[in-house]
Amino acid sequence: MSDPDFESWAREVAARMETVLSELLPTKQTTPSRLHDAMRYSTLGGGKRVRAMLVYAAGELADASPQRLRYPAAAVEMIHAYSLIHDDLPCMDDDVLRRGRPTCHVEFDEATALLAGDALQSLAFQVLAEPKLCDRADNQLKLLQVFAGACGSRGMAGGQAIDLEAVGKALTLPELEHMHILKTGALIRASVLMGAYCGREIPAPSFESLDRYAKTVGLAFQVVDDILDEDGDASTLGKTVGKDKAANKPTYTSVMGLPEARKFALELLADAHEALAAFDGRADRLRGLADFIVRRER
Ligand code: GRG
Repeated sequence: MSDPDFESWAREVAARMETVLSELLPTKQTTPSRLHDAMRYSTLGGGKRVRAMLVYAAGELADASPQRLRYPAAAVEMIHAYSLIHDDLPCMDDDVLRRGRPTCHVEFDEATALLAGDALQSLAFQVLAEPKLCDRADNQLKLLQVFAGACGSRGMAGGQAIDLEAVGKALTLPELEHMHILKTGALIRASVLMGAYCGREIPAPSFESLDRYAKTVGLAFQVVDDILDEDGDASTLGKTVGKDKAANKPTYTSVMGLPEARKFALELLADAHEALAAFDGRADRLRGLADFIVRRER
C-alpha cells in the first residue's frame, strides 16, 4: 500500500537533489564540456535517489541539518552514478539502457564514459571535504573512512569483481550474500551511517542498531533488484530486464527461486523494522524507506 506522506517526502528529496547536484556538478559550458556534459547526463534527471533519501532520513534521526546533509547525499548519488556508468560499459555488463535513456557510453563514447565515472568519484570526495560537515572533526574522518571503504575493493568495486567472476558459476547462498553485501549493500550502509555522523552523537548501542538496519536494507535492496530483474517491467524500471539470467549470473531468484526470494525480502524487512524498534518517531523516515526498498516496483 502506498503512503502519500512518504511519497511526497520522496518527491521533495528527489527535487532537492536535482538542485543540489546541478549546483555541485561543473556546468556543461565548463571545459572540457563533453566530459562535464556526460557527468551531468548520468547524474541528473533520473533515479529514485534512495541513497540520498537514506542520508536525509538517518540525518533526521540524529537532528542533522538538511544544509549539511546535502553534501553526503550528493556524494553518494555521484558515486552511485559513477558505478552505473562503469557497470554499463561493454567490458562489464554491456548495457544500452539506463534510467529510460541510452547509457553514458552509448550517448557519448566509451572513453568519455570512463572519464565521467572517474571524475564523479573524485568530485564526491571533494564534496565531503566541506569544512565542518560534522560537529566533530573525528566524525567527519569516520564518515570519509566508511564511504571510501564502501566504494573500494572491500566494498562496491570488490563486489563487482566477484559479480564478474561469478558468471556461469553456481554460488552458494553465503557466497551470493557476500557478493551482494559488497556490491550494493556497502554503499547503502554508508549512506545511513554518513547521515548519522552529520548529527548529534548517537550512543554506541543505538548506533549499532542503526548499523544493523543499514546492513539489512542494503542486502534487501539487492534481493529485490534480483526479483525485479526476473519479474519486473522494463518500461517501469527504465533498464533492460532478464539480463542476469541471460548472462547466466547467480542471483537470489536463481539460487532460491522467486517465491523464496520474495519471502526472504520480507524477512529482511521485518529485521530492518526490528533493528529500529528502540527508536522514536524520528526513525519513521527510515521505517518508510525500508518499506519502500522492499515493496518497490522500480
Ligand atoms: C563505482 C567504486 C565503483 C566501482 C565501480 C561498476 C562497479 C564498480 C560497481 C557496480 C555496482 C553496481 C552497478 C551495483 C548494482 C547496484 C544497483 C542495484 C543499482 C540500481 O540502483 P537503483 O535501483 O538505481 O537505486 P536508480 O537508477 O534508481 O538510481
